[in-house]
Amino acid sequence: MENIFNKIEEIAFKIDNLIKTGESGYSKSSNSTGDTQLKLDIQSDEIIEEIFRGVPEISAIISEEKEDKLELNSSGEYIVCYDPLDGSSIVDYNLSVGSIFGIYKGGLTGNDLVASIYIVYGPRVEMIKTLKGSKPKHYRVVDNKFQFISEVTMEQKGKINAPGSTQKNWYPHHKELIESLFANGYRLRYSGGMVPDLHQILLKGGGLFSYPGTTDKPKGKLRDLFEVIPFALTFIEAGGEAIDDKGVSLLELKPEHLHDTTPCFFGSKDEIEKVKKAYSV
Ligand code: AHM
Ligand code: MG
Repeated sequence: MENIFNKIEEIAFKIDNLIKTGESGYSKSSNSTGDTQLKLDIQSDEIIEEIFRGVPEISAIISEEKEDKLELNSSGEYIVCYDPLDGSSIVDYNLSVGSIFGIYKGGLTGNDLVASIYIVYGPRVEMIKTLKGSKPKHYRVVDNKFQFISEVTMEQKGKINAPGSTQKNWYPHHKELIESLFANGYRLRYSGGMVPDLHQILLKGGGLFSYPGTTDKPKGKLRDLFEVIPFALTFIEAGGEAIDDKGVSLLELKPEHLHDTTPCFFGSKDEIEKVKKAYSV
């Protein structure tokens, strides 16, 4: 997998440069979830495809921006699922965004995920790399190279509440959960980008990020293969938890379709316990 990790670093530098110098605004096309694609979404996807084509270990790629799986190298043993540029609704307003990669072996369920990496493009470029069975590792770009900073461990409890989705469509029990966190001193930290929002919770040691099912979108918005499962591995290996609205670990997900979504909750143990109580699971 080392070769794949090196290529992801190369991709990160290219996408960072693209964000800083590329054209803003929408393209004329939309992806399979129906979102109109930004020019940056499409170009980031092209950068990744081109680089991954040259990696013999990768058998296929599945991108948030492509309808179907793309077969690459028949000798490869890994499938890489990725969201090339997460944060389409905020990148043109100069907020932090990210790229998310899940590396799967032998199948496309949460249990088949062997490693996940995400990159944050913010005031600094940072990376969290998580291999199944070990603590996530935090890197930062210094002198044009990713430099290892530390391993990441979450606390039992945090202070941040990052509640996603449209509030007017929340179910009453979800509304109660979010309000009770605020009533207990939690602070709102929500940028609209899951990468920086989850990154902050992870590095500050705890809190809750939620993207629930709502009356208009009962299965939530965030996608299993590219967003939810990769972040679940990171949070769980850091000592936190990641569950769906039934209380099931997000690493147990078995998506039926490539672009399936699920309600999701990522956090430290105390906050996830509160989610379970609120959802009676
Ligand atoms: P995207 O992949 O089209 O950028 O959508 C995913 C993003 C996440 O980063 C973020 O958590 C969520 O959408 C925000 O959605 P909302 O604006 O509905 O809260
Ligand atoms: Mg996304």
